[in-house]
Amino acid sequence: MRVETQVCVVGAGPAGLMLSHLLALHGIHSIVLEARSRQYCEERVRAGVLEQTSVAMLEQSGLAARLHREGMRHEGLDLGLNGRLHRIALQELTGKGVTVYGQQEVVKDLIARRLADGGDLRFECGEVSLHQLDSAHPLVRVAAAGGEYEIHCDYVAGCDGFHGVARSSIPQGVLQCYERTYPFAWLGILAEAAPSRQELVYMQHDRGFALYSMRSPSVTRLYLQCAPDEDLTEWSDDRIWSELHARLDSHDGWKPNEGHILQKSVTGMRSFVVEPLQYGRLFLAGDAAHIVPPTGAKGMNLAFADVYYLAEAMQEYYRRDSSERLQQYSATCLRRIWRAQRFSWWMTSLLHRFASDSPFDRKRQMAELDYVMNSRAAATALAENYVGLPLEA
Ligand code: RFL
Ligand code: PHB
Repeated sequence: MRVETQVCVVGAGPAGLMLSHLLALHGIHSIVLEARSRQYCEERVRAGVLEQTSVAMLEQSGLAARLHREGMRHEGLDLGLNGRLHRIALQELTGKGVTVYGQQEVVKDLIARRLADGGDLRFECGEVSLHQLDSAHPLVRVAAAGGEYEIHCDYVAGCDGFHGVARSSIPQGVLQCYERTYPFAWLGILAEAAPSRQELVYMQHDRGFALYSMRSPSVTRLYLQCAPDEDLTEWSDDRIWSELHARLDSHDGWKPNEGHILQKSVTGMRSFVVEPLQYGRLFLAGDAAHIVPPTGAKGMNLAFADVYYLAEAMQEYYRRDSSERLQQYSATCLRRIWRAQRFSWWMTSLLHRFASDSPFDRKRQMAELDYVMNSRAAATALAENYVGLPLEA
């Protein structure tokens, strides 16, 4: 069977869904192919912090109604060192804030809207393979339960995450990879507990980093630095709470509320970029092209920025028959990607315990945190990156 579309989007995460939505607003047809079920995509707990630019993108594309009702706008965050907290006043320093709204909520809103608009989303699509990417007529073959079919399109968007098929369909030698892995991971929990504080706490601690975040007025999200191969079965609920208290409870008497643990997971940390983001008529976007350690809260935001540029470039191609912006797509995105990489690496280095650190390294790290906590210039640099750099035209 032969199917036709303008853009075949592989992956229904934030990148693929937002791209398909923006393309539809520009009058460009797309088909989204997703390996997993709709329920799986909607329940996958991941990111939580949206930059103002991402919120503006959701607002301008008509997707912010529930976000405005349920999202929590934050005008600051706390940095801590061994229980001593210091607020970084994001709004005061930059004129901007961030919004805490779960990635799975963004995904639910995007799926609902695409389906309401008659979008073609194919969940549990079967095995996807990409062909003729360096020709004017790329084709995507889908081996589904009901038989195989082919999607003929003008462009393919690889929005299928770090483990997807798109990046690996590019011939050897085309891409340059830049990578750093970190000698630790995050043990994350979602707890049925009302947040005991309105803003996030990033705590640097002798026992290891800890992060206090939230999802709603009744759900807290917490993370602990752990070993990359940490065995979750060794972490009873009691052990998790006691370690969270040991790292997070602050000298001024604040502590996270405890509650039933709904979910536990271990997430490895890496920095990763491929260049360029294009091979022939295939464009990579989001985690398919780059990964940041979660400390800077940049992953989903970068995915949105990529697809914003890609949708604009595709609009120019279809409206004005010009592929100039498509040719610039990779370079345009990479500038923002590398700035976010630098920031995410810096936040990670600032806040985690590195087993290999010498006593000198540790003292230097604490002095750096002390500087950020006590210099308006240093705090502003953190805040400016955390709330997100503006999208360039
Ligand atoms: P996704 O979300 O991984 O979606 C890719 C989709 O492609 C599908 N897929 C395929 N479909 C068809 N055929 C194939 N062969 C396929 N292979 C894969 C997958 O099933 C999936 O549905 O990538 P996308 O869209 O690029 O989005 C990226 C974000 O998900 C990611 O960057 C963020 O979650 C990162 N992240 C954070 N980002 C933020 O902006 N703010 C945060 O606060 C934040 N916190 C986090 C995070 C990521 C975390 N983890 C679990 C990695 C916290 C954590 C703990
Ligand atoms: C989250 O709420 O999941 C979260 C918040 C901030 C981060 C990473 C994750 O830096």
